[in-house]
Amino acid sequence: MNYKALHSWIDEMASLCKPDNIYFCDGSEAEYQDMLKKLVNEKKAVKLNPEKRPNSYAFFSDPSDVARVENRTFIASMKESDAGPTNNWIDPLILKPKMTKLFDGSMRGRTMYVIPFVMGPIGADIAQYGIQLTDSPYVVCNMRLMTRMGEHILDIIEGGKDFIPCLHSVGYPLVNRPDLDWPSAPIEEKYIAHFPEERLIWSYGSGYGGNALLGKKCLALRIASKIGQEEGFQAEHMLILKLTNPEGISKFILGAFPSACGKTNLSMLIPTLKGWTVETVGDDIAWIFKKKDGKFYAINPEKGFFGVAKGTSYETNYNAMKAIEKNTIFTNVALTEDLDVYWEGMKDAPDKLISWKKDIWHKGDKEPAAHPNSRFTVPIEQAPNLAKEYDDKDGVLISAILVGGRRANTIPLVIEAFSYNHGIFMGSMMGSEITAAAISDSIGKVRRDPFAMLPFIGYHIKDYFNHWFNMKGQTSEALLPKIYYVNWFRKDEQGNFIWPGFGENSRVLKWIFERCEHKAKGIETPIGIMPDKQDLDLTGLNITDKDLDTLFEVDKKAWLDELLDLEDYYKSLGDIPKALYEELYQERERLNKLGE
Ligand code: OXD
Ligand code: MN
Repeated sequence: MNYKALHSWIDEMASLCKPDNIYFCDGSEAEYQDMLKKLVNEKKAVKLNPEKRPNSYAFFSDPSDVARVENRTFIASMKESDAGPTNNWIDPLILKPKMTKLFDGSMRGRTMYVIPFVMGPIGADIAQYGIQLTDSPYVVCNMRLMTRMGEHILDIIEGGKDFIPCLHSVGYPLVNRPDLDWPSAPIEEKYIAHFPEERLIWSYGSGYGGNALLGKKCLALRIASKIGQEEGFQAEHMLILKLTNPEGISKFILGAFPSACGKTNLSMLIPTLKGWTVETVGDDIAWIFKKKDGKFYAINPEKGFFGVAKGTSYETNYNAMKAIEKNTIFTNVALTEDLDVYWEGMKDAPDKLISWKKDIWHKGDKEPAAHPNSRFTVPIEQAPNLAKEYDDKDGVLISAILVGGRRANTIPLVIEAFSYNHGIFMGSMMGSEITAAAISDSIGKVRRDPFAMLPFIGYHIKDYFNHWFNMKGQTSEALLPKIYYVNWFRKDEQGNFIWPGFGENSRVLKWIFERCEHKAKGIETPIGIMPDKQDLDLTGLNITDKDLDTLFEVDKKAWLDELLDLEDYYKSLGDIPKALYEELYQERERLNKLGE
């Protein structure tokens, strides 16, 4: 939206939603503290024990509002064919009036907060400015931790920057009824709507995470992916890490992994290999762009972590645990009797807790004390391993891109793509096995999630694939990042993970780093280039030869089946780029020759 329309848009939305007050957020610490104090007084938040967790708060959502709601997330492009087969499409001419009715009076009895924010470092060419209107003070506090927000951003917009309008209401007007601790609307009234032609976001009925913090998935992925397609950058669901070798040389590596596959852990990893370090630039989203030198660079549009708490411990992610020792908002975790936080996987459970449902919980109870999607929100500056480049408007040069999902079989520990096109093919085939499904016969089947972007591509998936090839253009391979398919989740016949993961993943990162420097050897297989056993630094690691063989096995039959399944998937997507079929056919041909 043109910056000149800013105030008339705010007025128009206010006359639709009818809040009691309008409040322009300045983004200050004092404002943040006031809002949290008020939320505690209203019993909507719990202030944690300042001796254990200074300046930190816990929120508990309604049990019906605990996650992103993909089936209530819509791409309302003018034409259905522009949303493609992987999105929920609704005609905007139907959705707009429907949602207008819902928004009408939806903020009665509440304050409408105006949040000016920017995704990306200020001054970055591709930074995207936004204004979120919301009736949720919880959202304001989280947006302050997750984005660059406040009156300095309003000044920039008013000074002539176009912005993306984002309207959000929890959908619980206070008309002749008291407020709830976590107001929200019933599932059938929830709409997380994107209007790509207008670059507009409307979200109604949920106060949780990606449904409500509109800078994150809605703007920085769905709308930005469409803007990027039009304007020549890529918005991707990727972490960004800085890897430094013992000689002090650094490289930046991106990683696309689906939600809950360890992006935050990888971006904060502490290498077990001596002399190596990993620093974090981002844990969830990367915007990729090309500079005049023909190389690809990335920025992290966010400025905080909205990480999954469950499973996070000083053993699995020391840096995250350090980051959340203070100044953190927790959502749907359990509380200890002395008002600290607890979740499954953090440490041994105490005998008694207050569960995320605010019930008394006893050790041994069947239900988990914290919700599996419990979260922490924390400013990125609190990561002890923060890379100094995190706020660099010029971005970081990308040396390698990792792609991967959770696969118990078939996919080796690491495979290097033969070429960038082959790497795009690897990204297109990403997926994870379905582990719990309503339809039991789909358990074990692979749910494809190309580049971990399935829920986040704001347009037709075929055009998304085309965009990968278009961005590459005529660039020579030497300038392009190398692409790697990694799989930390391979299991043995007994169902145990073979690879220890976490800090030990640095062994794989080292090989990748040294491949980028043309130093490490690799062996060609039909599916890509893999380290020979002696090429991977395994010093001090206790792993049997048999397990190593499994980690690097190329099972011809399993791969041919994989490609058959992938071909079916491609066909279900419509007219995807021919280059992807070419890669698939070439891979099949190479496999067919194996063992001949
Ligand atoms: C996700 C997230 O769901 O990052 O992917 O929260
Ligand atoms: Mn994510």
